Parts: sequence; C-alpha cells; structure tokens
Amino acid sequence: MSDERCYCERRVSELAIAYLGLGSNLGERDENLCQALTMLSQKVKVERISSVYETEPVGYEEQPLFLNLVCRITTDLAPDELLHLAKEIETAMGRVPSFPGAPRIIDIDILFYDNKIRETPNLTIPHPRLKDRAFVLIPLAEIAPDLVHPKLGKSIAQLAKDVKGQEGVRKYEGGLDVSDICGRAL
Ligand code: PH2
Ligand code: MG
Ligand code: MG
Repeated sequence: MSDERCYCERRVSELAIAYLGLGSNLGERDENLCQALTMLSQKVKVERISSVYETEPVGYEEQPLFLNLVCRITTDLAPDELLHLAKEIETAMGRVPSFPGAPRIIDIDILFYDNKIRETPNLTIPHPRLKDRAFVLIPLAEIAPDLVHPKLGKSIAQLAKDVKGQEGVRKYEGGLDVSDICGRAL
C-alpha cells in the first residue's frame, strides 16, 4: 500500500458528516437556496440535497411562505467553524439581523454534526427545535430516514411520521428545481 493511499484514508476518516437545514422566504427564494448551496460547496462537500418544500411559517406566522430544503455535507470544519461559515454566507447574501423568526433571505442551520450532542450558548447540536419542525423532518426523511437522533434515540423516519404540522409542508412544484440546478453547479 502506498503512503499516498494511507494519507487519503486518514483524511477521509477525519471528515465529519453534518446535516444542514436551509430556508428562505424573501426575494427569489429558490435562487437564494441555490446560491447558498453553491457558496457552501466552495468550503464543504455537499453530498446530498433533499427536494425543495414550500412551507407555512412556523412561530411568527405573519410572513411569506418559506422554501426549505436540507442537505448532507462532509467537512473537516469543526462545529464552530461550520457555524461561522453558515453565518458568513447569510451575511454575504444580505441577511440583516432582526427579531427571532423574522423573514429572511437565507437561514442556514446546523441540524446534526456526526453523533455529537452539544449545548452551549451559541450552538446547540442537534438543533433543539428540529424534532417539532415538519419543514425540517419531512425533507430530512427523504435523505436520511435511518439517521438516529442521538438524544431522542428515534429515527428521522419515526420523528417525521409523528410530527405535527405536516399539512403545512408541500413539495415545491413551481419555478426552478433547486437540487437539479445545484446538482449541475456543485
Ligand atoms: N424558520 C424559522 C421559524 N419558522 N418556518 C418555516 N416554515 N420555515 C423555516 O425555515 C422557519 C420557520 C426560524 O429559523
Ligand atoms: Mg432557523
Ligand atoms: Mg438560523
């Protein structure tokens, strides 16, 4: 076995698998999702992208419908570095600070990072609200049904089956197919 091969195997085993949730409800929502995926792909490997869903706003309800998707990435970034990247992309795309749950051009959330459980003031992993959010669980069940939530011990398929508000999450049929364009662009 060559040294090079050993090196490659070592690198691969250091990569983390993370799942990200993306949402947009301002401007050209599908283009925003695509731009965010393209920017992410410059720093991490975007391995899989769910379908795009049009979703009713959860929480603060007086705002436009969202487009949501989730993706699986592999990365050598640590969780804090990944959070920093997500914030950097949000800001570069023109997101301005507002009240929690306000309309936004783009939101990029870390849902899972390997099997890690972490609760710190600036970052909680797994995402603390994902278990109640059909707009996360339904797309996630497409690409990771057997992923087990490390705190709840339940699979994504199970959580998605039981989650409330499923009627507010519909496959997005209009306009661009984000995963298609991004599939070509990434
Ligand atoms: N994000 C929120 C609050 N509410 N609702 C939908 N449908 N989609 C979102 O991405 C979303 C939300 C906070 O990040
Ligand atoms: Mg969010
Ligand atoms: Mg966020």
